[in-house]
Amino acid sequence: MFNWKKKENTAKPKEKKNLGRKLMELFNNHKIDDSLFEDLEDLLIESDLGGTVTMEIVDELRANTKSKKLTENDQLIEELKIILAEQIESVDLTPDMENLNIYLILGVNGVGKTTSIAKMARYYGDKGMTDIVLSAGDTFRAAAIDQLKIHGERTGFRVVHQSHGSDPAAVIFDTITSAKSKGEKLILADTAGRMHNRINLVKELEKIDGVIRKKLDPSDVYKKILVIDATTGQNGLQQAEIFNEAVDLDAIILTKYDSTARGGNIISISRKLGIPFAFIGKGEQLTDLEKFNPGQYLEDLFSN
Ligand SMILES: Nc1nc2c(ncn2[C@@H]2O[C@H](COP(=O)(O)OP(=O)(O)OP(=O)(O)O)[C@@H](O)[C@H]2O)c(=O)[nH]1
Ligand SMILES: [Mg+2]
Repeated sequence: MFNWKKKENTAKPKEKKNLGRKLMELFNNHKIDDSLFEDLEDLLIESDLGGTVTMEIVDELRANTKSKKLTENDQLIEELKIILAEQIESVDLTPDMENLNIYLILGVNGVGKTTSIAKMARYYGDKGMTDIVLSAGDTFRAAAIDQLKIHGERTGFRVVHQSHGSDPAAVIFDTITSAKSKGEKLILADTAGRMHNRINLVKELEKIDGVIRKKLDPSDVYKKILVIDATTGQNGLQQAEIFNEAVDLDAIILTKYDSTARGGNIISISRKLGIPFAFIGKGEQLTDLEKFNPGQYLEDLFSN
């Protein structure tokens, strides 16, 4: 049988020291002076917040330290948490069970799209939703259809597919048609993460998006959801920019968060693009998906 687990996984064992511990070390070894803020900038950039966003955050912390007359390191850490919390956007992706919901799952190859579809099917299934259908829109990679079929068997949901190399927009079109006739309520549509080149990928997605839009009834709920691998750092921000330009994203799923102590790119993506985070993937099992919770995320980021 096709073994989808054999697929290469970019996720590596988690680094030991996370941002929280490094911050404690930094703040404990410094007086509150210019060099503290400079070292803080380096630390945030290392944690994938990106240069511009880091500068803005540190400038805000510097200004607040002055205006609020903060004199203790602990106060600065708390102030930093408050500033970071303001940057992070989240969204609740609960399907509207009165209508048809189409969730188009996008992302470059290997980020965890197909696995996230299976996890979402399981997540919604566990909440009692039964009318879910998976759509095998990745017709580019030979094994992709089998991978989704296995997930269909595991989660107990129907999979709509055609053959390898067929038109992905046609597969998704068929899925919508059959879901409407069967009264199914949620379509989780897979897409290819690799094409001959990136321009082809974007064109393909624009075509799929166009076909879905034409097929939508006014009551249908259509969401375009990008999957980003937390271990890819600032690259994730660039991916979000490209996909957002092509199809106007509604939400992001961050995967492989179990494999990195950084994941600060959530902050730069939220701040720069304003796209909210819906879920966070924390492992390879179907149950390793959690609703994104900004407070919890910050606690994780700052925990030792
Ligand atoms: N540790 C960890 N591994 C994950 C997570 N999500 C996905 N993976 C692994 O990442 C690898 C790629 O996952 P896929 O779901 O096949 O990725 P994809 O985006 O569909 O890849 P393509 O179809 O090639 O574009 C697999 O080995 C998954 O088990 C996660 O949250 N944590
Ligand atoms: Mg896939």
